[in-house]
Amino acid sequence: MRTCQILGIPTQSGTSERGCIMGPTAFRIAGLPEVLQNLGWEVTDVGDAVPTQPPAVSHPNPAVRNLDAIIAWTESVTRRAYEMASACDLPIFLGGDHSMSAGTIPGVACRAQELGQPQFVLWLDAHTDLHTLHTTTSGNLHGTPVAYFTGQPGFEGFPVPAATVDPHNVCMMGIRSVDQAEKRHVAAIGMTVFDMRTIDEQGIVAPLNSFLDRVRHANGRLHVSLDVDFLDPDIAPAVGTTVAGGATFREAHLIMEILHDSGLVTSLDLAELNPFLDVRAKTARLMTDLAASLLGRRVLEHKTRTY
Ligand code: 4U7
Ligand code: MN
Ligand code: MN
Ligand code: MN
Repeated sequence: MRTCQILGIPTQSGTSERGCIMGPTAFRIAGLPEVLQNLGWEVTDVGDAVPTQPPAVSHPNPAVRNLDAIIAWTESVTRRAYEMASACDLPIFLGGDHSMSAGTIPGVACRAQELGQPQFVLWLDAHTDLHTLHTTTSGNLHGTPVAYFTGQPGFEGFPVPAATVDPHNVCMMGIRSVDQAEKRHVAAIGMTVFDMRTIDEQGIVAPLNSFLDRVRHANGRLHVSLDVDFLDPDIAPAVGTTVAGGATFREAHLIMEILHDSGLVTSLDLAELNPFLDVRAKTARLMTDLAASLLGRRVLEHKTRTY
């Protein structure tokens, strides 16, 4: 049986909107572990991560918020993610704001390095999250994990990432809100970005398959990071950073179904769920259903499908 471990990362220090701390609880109440068990996975809920002792730090950019707490979460989550990637087929990380990925991705990338395989990342988000401590103007560090895990400078006080991801191995989809400093950065480091306009024009299938072909040919490991705000706010209101014009219900499920069929996914973040902002739990349920599509739930078996 394929094995999956689930870790809660109840952090909201990366955002100024309170509520993400309840994210892991909402996923558990929505029944995520049971749903995956019913799909035939051996699921272990390993509980919640606990941050290390926050260091005494300050930063010249006065906007930066909760730097000490974010460093403490990054240290502890990196270790937990590495252990999980070593112990099971598919670690799933329940956020928590997106600063969690400053820990999850270096942790799983460290395991990939040990296995001698390149690490790839599929980043599903309205935002590129490419700020550094120097460029952020909101000071909300959930806007910075991509710069950190791709090894960009500008993270004084943070641990050196356990392993970094080559920016050429990062693919973003759903992007529709990019700050000026991030725009310069995107162009400079060479990530693949399929923004919402590209998805409007080409759909998700061809862009996604072109990336998955690269992962397959490189014999890579693939981490998927799903920010709630990738989805359109009409179907997924439970997030502090809504941006109109996001992915539809079917676009999101289709991505998960194609990812499942690819067999390439080796770890998953479910990030930014803020249950305080939800409407009758619909976002928690949708995110849980998307995870189920990724882990193998299908409407019909292949042999009964008509084309
Ligand atoms: B999320 C933002 F200014 N770029 O830096 C910022 F638009 O994890 C948003 O993707 C960051 O939700 C959003 O605060 C971070 C803003
Ligand atoms: Mn994000
Ligand atoms: Mn976002
Ligand atoms: Mn967000």
